[in-house]
Amino acid sequence: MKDRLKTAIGDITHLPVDAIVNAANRTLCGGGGVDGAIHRAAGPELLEHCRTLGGCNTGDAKLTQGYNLPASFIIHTVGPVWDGGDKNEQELLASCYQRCMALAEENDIRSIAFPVISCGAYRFPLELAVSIAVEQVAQFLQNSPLSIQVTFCCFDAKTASVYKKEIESQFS
Ligand code: AR6
Repeated sequence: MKDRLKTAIGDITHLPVDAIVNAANRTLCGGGGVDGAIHRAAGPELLEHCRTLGGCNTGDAKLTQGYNLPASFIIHTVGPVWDGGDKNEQELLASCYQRCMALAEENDIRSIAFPVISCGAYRFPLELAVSIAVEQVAQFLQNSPLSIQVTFCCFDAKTASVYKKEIESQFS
């Protein structure tokens, strides 16, 4: 399992993978953080297409083309806003990872990169989010007939070390 889970440090829009995941909001019409970076890098056709999708519920995901990105596809998911921890936040975040992986499988995507969904503007506690991310993705991979390579893309080395520690502790 460990060889199918990687970490990367840097801008997710530069990664040459089949699909990158966007930490979007329910409008799917762009925003700040990684969402803003993805819309800027993909170009205006992405927003044009996103406007036709009717938004996305928290915990769900929708697929688009990657337009000007090196990635062929973008999977837009909407993480929960952290609000104390008793508003179903953990289940909703787990659902984001499940839905993204299911869309990847349905579309024959062999490599996918995730940002740290909900851990910026949406204030989800990092270590808890990372443990949910690793657990959900690994569970999916164990039950999938496809061999999908997953990259957890972090903006900084400190966040990447949290993923590395979590992967070690779940799979050593
Ligand atoms: N590449 C990789 N990671 C990035 C990049 C990048 N280019 N830019 C930011 N990050 P956030 P959220 C990291 O706030 O918490 C938007 O306005 C960042 O350091 O982007 O799910 C949407 O429209 C952090 O670790 O997403 C929503 O309204 C992580 O990405 C809202 O923010 C996620 O931070 C979603 O908030």
